[in-house]
Amino acid sequence: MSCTVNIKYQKLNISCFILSTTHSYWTVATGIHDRGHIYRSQVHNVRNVIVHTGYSSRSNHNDIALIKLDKPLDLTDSTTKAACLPNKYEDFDGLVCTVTGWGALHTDGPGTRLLNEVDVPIMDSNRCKYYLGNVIYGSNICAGYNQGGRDACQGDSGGPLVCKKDSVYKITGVVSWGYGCAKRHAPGVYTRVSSFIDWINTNKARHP
Ligand code: 4AZ
Repeated sequence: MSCTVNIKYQKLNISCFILSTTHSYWTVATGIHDRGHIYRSQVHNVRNVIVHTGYSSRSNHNDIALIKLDKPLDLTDSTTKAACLPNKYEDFDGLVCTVTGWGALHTDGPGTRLLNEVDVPIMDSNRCKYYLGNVIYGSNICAGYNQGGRDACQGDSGGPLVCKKDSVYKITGVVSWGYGCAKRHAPGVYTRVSSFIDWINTNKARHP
């Protein structure tokens, strides 16, 4: 997932966890809507950051990481709920799903204080490759409209694309990249979580 940081007045797009893979650098807050008011949320320390060893900042291949918290989240708290992992290679074709984030509302715009959400349809992989070319891997999933208009944008990366299936929300994608935002013939590109189920389980077991 790319992070936008300002270094010496230059905007730099880098992998979020290249900022630091040191666990003590990070905290995780849940249940937040307004970034200016985090007092209602749960705040957790991070015990481990596991970045996929196959991640490439050039191709955005394997754009996924796991964060191990110091203690389990309190899911009885009304502000904090979990989405389910998909099954291995589970298919989401034909569904309209939801992406959320505090990213920009248009290309090169500022991030937002309040959380936004938008519904986007899963795009057929062949159509996505037709639009975007060979930069799309089997482990990507694309979402958006042919004509554009609704999309994730800069600052949303790392965030969730959830699909409701059989009345449960599944974490279908992780916002990864795109050519601009909401443009025609340029769907948003996500990490396809169902391609990483073995990787997730193996790495969970490695860091109990
Ligand atoms: C980004 O830089 C980013 N239109 C995220 C999603 C998209 C583009 C850029 C998709 O975080």
